[in-house]
Amino acid sequence: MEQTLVLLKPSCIQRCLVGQVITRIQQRGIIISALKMMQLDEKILREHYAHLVDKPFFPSLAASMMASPVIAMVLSGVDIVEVFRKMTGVTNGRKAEPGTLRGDFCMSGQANIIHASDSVENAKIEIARFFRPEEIFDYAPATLQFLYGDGEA
Ligand code: FUP
Repeated sequence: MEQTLVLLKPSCIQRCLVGQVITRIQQRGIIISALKMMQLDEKILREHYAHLVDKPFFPSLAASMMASPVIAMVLSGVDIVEVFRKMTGVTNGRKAEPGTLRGDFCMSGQANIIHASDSVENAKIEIARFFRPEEIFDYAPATLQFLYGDGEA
């Protein structure tokens, strides 16, 4: 099954939205394969946001990501990268569609509560950046036969 890397940002943790976001993930039938709290540092953020390091807002972005621990997760599902990007909504919470996590829970382009990998290729790189292989669990949820139709998963 495909996997994606998700970070619940300090804006999610500090605003006590962790439970609501994880509830939405589980309600959708998405499998949580790994989950841990971690404090990010400048080194990992320069890698993770390599495409933004030269932007003027990078220092404030990095500070916002180090303001408290984050919760990192590996989520599994069929087409999960695309499914979860749609659930996340566009970068700026003010422009994100209602019904998306950003569109329902934030008003900011930076304090936008969540990160989700944007391609299958990047998901693999990001999962390896945040998790050791033994931290990722390959288990079948008891509900699996009701999450997908025959031959779908
Ligand atoms: P996304 O994939 O939606 O998280 O968006 P990007 O990779 O383009 O941006 C990563 C993070 O940079 C955003 F989540 C928030 C931050 N950012 C800013 O702080 N200001 C900007 O103008 C654009 C992005």
